[in-house]
Amino acid sequence: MRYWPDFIPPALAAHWFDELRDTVAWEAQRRPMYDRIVDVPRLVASYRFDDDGVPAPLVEARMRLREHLREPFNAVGLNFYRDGHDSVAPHGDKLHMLVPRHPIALLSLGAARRMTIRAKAPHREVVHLDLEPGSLLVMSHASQLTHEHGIPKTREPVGPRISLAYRLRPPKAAR
Ligand SMILES: O=C(O)CCC(=O)C(=O)O
Repeated sequence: MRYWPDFIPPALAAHWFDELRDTVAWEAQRRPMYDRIVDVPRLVASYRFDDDGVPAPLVEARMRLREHLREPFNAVGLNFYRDGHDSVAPHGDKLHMLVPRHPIALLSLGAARRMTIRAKAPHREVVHLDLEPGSLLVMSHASQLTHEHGIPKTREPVGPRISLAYRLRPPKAAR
């Protein structure tokens, strides 16, 4: 995994945050967990770049990522953490939904949130990383097998955050 704290200049990151917050059709999802249906604790959205109507900030961010990483990302998943109650549980991305050997690029906008990255190997070493607005975290495909990542809830007062997760999906995979 590699981290660039100021990949997007602050004013542009703030502008993208406002535009995406106000224009994306955010979805509140529910999903089965054991014997219950629970709310997904954040809002989500997703786009394939062969769809029409992809918001301009997502297209521009993809151009910058392509220049920087030389990766042909074709999909982006968005997460909107409204406050410290919103979170994503520790997980690795589902490998059958990714083209092998291509990384995942996470761009952060809005308030900084802390990511926990934990090795799956026996000592389960942990790294905590504050994902600053405008930052880029690139996770290799292989790291999805060896590590889990998540954004825990926090009692600290935190503002809203949007993350953009760029991926190369196989042609028939969902977003
Ligand atoms: O919000 C983040 O930075 C993490 C998002 C994430 O783990 C995911 O979309 O799978």
